[in-house]
Amino acid sequence: MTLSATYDPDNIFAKIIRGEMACVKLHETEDILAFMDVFPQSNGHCLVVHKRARATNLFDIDQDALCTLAGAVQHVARAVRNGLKPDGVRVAQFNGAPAGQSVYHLHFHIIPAYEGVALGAHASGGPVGADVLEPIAARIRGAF
Ligand code: DGP
Repeated sequence: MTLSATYDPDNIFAKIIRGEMACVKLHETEDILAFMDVFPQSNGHCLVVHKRARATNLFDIDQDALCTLAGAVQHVARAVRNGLKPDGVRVAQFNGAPAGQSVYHLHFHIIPAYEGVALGAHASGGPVGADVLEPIAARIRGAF
């Protein structure tokens, strides 16, 4: 998928936003959804998307919506920090397949990092079930 690809309204995250696919939800507003990543690179890896901006990547979103999204990333990252007490937090965002993007609805990754624990590979491994993600999500939700 190139940087100039048009937005596909049937991408996985669009389906999650519309409630057509399940997710382990952390936070939702009129504009924003944050949910757990099912291919986590660490304990607490989550994603933040703008619900209404039909943006494939960083280049497609208008600045007002991007500001809203960036503020939400900080808000969720704070809850991850306070809820899980990691030693570091990586915030990542990929544009285009060669850069590592695999879902074509603009999103930010919040990936807690723990001393002595290597981060997993990006978007790999088996999907993790809601039974595993829910207790982690509860700790994050409790820290908003
Ligand atoms: P990226 O490669 O930056 O486009 O990241 C996409 C992320 O989305 C990747 O970490 C794996 C995750 N992911 C893929 N499919 C699903 C899904 O169906 N549900 C959830 N919650 N996460 C998904």
